[in-house]
Amino acid sequence: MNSKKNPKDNSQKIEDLNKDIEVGDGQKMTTNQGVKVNDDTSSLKAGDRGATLLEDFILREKITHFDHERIPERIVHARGSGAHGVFRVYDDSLKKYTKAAFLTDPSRETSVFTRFSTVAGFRGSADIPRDVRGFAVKFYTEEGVYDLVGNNMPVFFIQDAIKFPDLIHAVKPEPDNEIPQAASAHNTFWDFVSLSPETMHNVMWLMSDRAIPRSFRMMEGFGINTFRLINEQGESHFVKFHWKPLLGTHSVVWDEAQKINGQDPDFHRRDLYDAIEAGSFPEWELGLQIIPQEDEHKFDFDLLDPTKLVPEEIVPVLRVGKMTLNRNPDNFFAETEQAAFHPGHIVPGIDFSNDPLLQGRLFSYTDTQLSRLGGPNFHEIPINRSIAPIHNNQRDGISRMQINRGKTSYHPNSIGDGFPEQAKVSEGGFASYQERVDANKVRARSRSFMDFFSQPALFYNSLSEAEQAHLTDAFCFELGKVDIVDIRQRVVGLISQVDAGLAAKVAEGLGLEVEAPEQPINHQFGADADEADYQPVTVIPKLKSSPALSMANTVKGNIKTRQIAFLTADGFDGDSVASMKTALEAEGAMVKIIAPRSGMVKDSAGNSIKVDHSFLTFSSVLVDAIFVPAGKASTETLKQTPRAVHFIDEAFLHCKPIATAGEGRELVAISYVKNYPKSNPNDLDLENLGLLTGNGSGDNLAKKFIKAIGNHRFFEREKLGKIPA
Ligand code: HDD
Repeated sequence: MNSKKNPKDNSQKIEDLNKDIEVGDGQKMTTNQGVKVNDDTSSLKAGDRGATLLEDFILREKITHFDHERIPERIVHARGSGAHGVFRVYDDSLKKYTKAAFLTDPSRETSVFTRFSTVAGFRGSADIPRDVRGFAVKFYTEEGVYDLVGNNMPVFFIQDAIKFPDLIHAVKPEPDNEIPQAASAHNTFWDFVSLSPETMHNVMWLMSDRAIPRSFRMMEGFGINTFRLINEQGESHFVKFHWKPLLGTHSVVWDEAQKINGQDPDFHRRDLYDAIEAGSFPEWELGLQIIPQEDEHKFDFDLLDPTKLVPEEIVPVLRVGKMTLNRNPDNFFAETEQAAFHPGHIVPGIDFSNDPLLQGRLFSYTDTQLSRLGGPNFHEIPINRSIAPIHNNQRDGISRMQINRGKTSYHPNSIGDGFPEQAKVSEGGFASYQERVDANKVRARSRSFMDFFSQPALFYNSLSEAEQAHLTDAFCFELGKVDIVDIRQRVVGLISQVDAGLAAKVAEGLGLEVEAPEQPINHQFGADADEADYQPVTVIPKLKSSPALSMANTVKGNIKTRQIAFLTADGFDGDSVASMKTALEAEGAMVKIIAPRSGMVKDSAGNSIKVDHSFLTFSSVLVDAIFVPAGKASTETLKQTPRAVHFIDEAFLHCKPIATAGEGRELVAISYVKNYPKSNPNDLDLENLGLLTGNGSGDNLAKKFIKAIGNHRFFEREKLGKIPA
């Protein structure tokens, strides 16, 4: 389906700005000056075997343009994928909090462009390293561009923007040899962590399964920093922004992530693109946690501290509207690469808090575009253009597109009749929230930021047993790649402040003893800092656990766009495949026919169906569940196909649902799964663990399989033991 023709697509205004240059339609090739090109295959030479002539303006223009095709990649979040869409608020109930029309007028549909990204890897790196994901949304509102530039984790590593270059230098490839690519598992990152206890909360999230999402479409988003909502009366409420995916929040497992990075480094990018092309538009609800101004100090953490979250059980998330991504970009470079997001792009009705990380961000994002997008006119690039008209006295600069007419480019003026004139607040003019400030100018961090461990503990306590086990393994893996023992030791010391049991397990995995970190931890403060001032603060949090933080409690049951591999070979049972395929597709799942070779595969009656992938080009890590249909001859062939057997073992190891019909179960019976605790070759029906057998007709196999896929994974398998794969 061509997503450009999607009837739901209302982003006409953006389209108009982008004025497509379509290839096709009989155009003739031209130079950039519009001269028609007669021969694009040979350069101009002094004789057909002679030297190329400098005079060849066609060659020179083409090569010069090519030489400059690349722009600097983003210093962070270099690898990303974007999509267009729309946002609509559900009702006008937010009017008491904000005057931002896109948040209060349900008749408005606001166009958006959303870019998801990894943080550490270069632009050409793979999609599933263990990393934070960026989740940046540009709203093209009628009052100007509003950007919500968030991540898929609700907290950040550092409390003050001045530490950002250090954090990023530490996590990026090491400067002497540029190793490793897109990985935090190396000395410099963990050295920084070990000396910066404030990082522990985000580090816990980074070690959790949140850092290896199943899909961009199955990630939560968080604005992280506290912002303000401002209403017509100029009153302020603090606000935390959330995105809640309607498909639920799901992850892959670490062994799988590492394999996906090799099998399909574009896994997330492809997943987003394919879903939108197929018309399965990803959706998120916008959630707000609204906190009255007078409640600023009522929490056991500081609202301005970006390493803290506001538990949803304390301040509920109001779901106020929905974002639907319904159109893929036409051109990756022009749109996704050139998109310039900025937390400082706000509209009337939204304002900043004094969060010191946010305050520093407000400088950084414009500054970076100056070198990345080549100057101060990046707002004129189509993807960045406001749909609200722009009138001001800013002029000229590299790559200026707008042709300003008239004699005046200053304010006040009389020659231009005083235009453009300032807008009153009643006319939509932006006026900053008038916060009272009475303080000494200091280079310091507030003592209210000094509790580093209670929220990491809250997060850990909120995870399911499987999530905790994965997090423990992640620490062991990452620190196992650190070859400076002192660094490992210091990190284990920090973990011991979060949870003694976790620290003991990680220490065990690394062959270390737990040692409490040296006190006070003041590596991160100024040289003359008074140690007494920087003693960590210990807070006994009001909550022991927050169910909202565990993915085990996410929305389940929806199998829309889930990928299901059917393992086939010549001689499969046609009814078995057809009935399962029909049942799964009716629920919105996507079936992939896998066979020993590409081309066509025949059922037992001699009918052919198209093979989507051969075992050579595909692997179990690229799908959510496996089905082995009935068929005597096909099963015999599959049993002789090592990669088919490996499919079963690997999918079982990764806790994915596996269903077999009729003879198909024999493939499972020769795999390692037969040795799995509590199963035996004659009893492979482990329904509670997502391993289903049936004859495929009249025994509800499809129904049970759909339910199992809706459960996402069966992590209970890991408790009983794992199998090799
Ligand atoms: Fe940032 C890009 C999210 C702190 C400086 N950031 C960037 C992107 C996202 C975030 C999603 C990619 C946008 C896109 O798709 O183009 N950043 C965050 C969040 C933060 C955060 C959620 C903490 C709450 N960032 C942060 C700090 C600084 C920066 C403290 C600097 C002081 N971020 C940048 C940047 C980037 C950027 C260097 C790189 C490319 C760009 O801006 O356009 O300016």
